[in-house]
Amino acid sequence: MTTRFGSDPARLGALDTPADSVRITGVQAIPFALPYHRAPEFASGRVGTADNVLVRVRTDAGLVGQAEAQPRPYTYGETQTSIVEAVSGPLNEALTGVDPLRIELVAERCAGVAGNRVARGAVDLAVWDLLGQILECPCHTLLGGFADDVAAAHMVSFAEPAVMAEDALAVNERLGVSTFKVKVGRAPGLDLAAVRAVRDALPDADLYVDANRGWSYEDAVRAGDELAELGVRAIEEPISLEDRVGRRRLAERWAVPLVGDESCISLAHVDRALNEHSVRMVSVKTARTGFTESRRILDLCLARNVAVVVGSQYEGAIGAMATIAFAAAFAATAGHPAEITNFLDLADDLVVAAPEIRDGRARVDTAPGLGVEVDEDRLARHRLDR
Ligand code: MUC
Ligand code: MG
Repeated sequence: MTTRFGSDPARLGALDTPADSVRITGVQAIPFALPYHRAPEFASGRVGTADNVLVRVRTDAGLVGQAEAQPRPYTYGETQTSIVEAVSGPLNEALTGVDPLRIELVAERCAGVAGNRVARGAVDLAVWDLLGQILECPCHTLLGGFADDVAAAHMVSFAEPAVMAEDALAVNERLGVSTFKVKVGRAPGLDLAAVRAVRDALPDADLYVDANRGWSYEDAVRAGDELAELGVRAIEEPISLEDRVGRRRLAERWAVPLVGDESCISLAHVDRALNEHSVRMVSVKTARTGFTESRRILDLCLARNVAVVVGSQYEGAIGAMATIAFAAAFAATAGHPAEITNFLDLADDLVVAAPEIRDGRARVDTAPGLGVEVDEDRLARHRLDR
């Protein structure tokens, strides 16, 4: 007599015959809105409310994989509505009937839906959550399980310089975080004042900056040169992606690496950015490339000896759990602070238990899959489709 996965531990690892494998019965997209107490603001946009999407991959075994998508129209062109439509439409059709263990088949089916980066990233993460549940193994372990924890970096969103310094100091005092990505990309004088204020508040902190393409080339030269002098470790996306000559000149000008983020939204984009010599460090974000394509990007960067930072899309707790699992899973990422704390900018969240940041670090979740447990009452309160 054969049993479904997950009901008989003795069967762990003994894959049932295909006829008995789990099948995806549908992919659901639930739009929800969460309030912020510290709204993310940066040169390319402002997130007043977290208008995100909960993705649920359902199966005939009763198991459900979950992940979170965060629309960023100014980065990927997706909106909450387009993510709901892509997930519940073409991506749902692409995956219905598929065995979630066949992760490469899942990836190829989803790749058949062009664009829709964040929708596809969330579906990939939700399928991996399912994979871990079926195999009764944490995603972190399935990915490689290199380390049990990872250091945290916190993104300091736009405000007056003094307020940004207070924000960083509070996160340092409360969570022990000592690495900060300071948002810049405004007038160079204001950017320099903000970084100086954070530096004065936390003389021993590691700082890097992210201009979200907000500077002109001239501003980037002026601000970037002074910021590098201030000891900033890296400068992310200084100017327009279209200014390929300018980006290359800046990457060659600065002793600190120019980090690719918006220019590195897929494996092919990373390859192009590296071939243009316009980035010398790559931000990998599970929110857009899931686990499957994120580890391909990681392998490409390893092959080319390019450093990686595991970045953030200002995810909520669900997204942070995926980021922590990925960052701790590989030797190439576990030793570098990952951007995992900004879910704390939210005034509420969907999960029963959010990741804990202590002494500046986050431990991986040891539950099968991603370890996501959604509080259904909170979901009912924040979902927008009912
Ligand atoms: C970043 O690194 O750019 C900006 C928009 C978003 O979704 O993430 C932020 C952080
Ligand atoms: Mg960035």
